[in-house]
Amino acid sequence: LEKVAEDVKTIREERVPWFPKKIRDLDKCHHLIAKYEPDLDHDHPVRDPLPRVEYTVQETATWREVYRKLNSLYPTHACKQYLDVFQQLEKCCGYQEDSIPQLQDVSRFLKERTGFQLRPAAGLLSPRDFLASLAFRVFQSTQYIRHSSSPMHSPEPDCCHELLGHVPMLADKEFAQFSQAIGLASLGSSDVEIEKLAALYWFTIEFGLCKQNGSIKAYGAGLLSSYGELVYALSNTPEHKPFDPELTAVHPYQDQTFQPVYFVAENFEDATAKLQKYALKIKKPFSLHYDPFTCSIEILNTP
Ligand code: HBI
Ligand code: FE
Repeated sequence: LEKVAEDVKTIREERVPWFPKKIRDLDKCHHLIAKYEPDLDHDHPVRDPLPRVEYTVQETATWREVYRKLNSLYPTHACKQYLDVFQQLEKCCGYQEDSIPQLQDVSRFLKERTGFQLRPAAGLLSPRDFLASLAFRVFQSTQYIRHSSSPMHSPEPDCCHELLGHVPMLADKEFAQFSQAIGLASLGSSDVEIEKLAALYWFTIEFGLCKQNGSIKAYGAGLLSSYGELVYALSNTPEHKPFDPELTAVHPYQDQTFQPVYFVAENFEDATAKLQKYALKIKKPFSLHYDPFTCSIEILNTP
């Protein structure tokens, strides 16, 4: 009888796509989206320390231009959480216009604040691999910088986008929890569900707006690392809709031009609660629990 039960279990599990169960499994989550054809080696095991990079004078000049320009907008356009952390990053993490912060230092900073850590990525990863790492509070980050010929634009993520867009928000406790919740929802989900979670990721972590003291501010990394779209997003031109996972997940998104629509969260606690409610409806033959002591996933079988 026991044997039969085992077989049934195996068959049921076969329909679930593979997903990482422990942080070391993220070594297998490095699949790149081919269209960007990065020429970097993508075999960095998660246990390796983040390499320190010596950026060239020209690369540092690109960083300086991006940093200066965006920094002038943050006080009026970025959310309060971003501004608070940004100050700390300037004070103790080498954030300044004359040098590009090292991922190693930034990762240590994040680890102390929210347990997030950075891991080097060679370019744009598949949504499934990228989201899976968030479940473990690992953020896969590029380390190279955009070409100096177009300092205000990059077709793929680069260190300006990661360091100025993502990093400050990942140091906020509530935002970190929201990010991990999207990651956990992705584990073992079907391709269709992953597509919806990628849209949710897009309209929140990349292009999200939030309410703050009666006005609207930006918290999405795609906005906080793009001068033009940051100004545009908070202008009267685009549409602002309330963040609602059911609707946001099926909303088509734009990766070639500015978004016609942005979603506005009440705050990160509210957004996380809504997201978790959404995640519970994703059909899986088990439930997942993240054990923060071992940084691994426990699978709880639901009959
Ligand atoms: N890969 N390196 C990297 N950085 C991202 O921000 C990123 C990614 N892959 C997919 C992705 N973001 C999202 O657009 C969603 O598809 C999850
Ligand atoms: Fe990004």
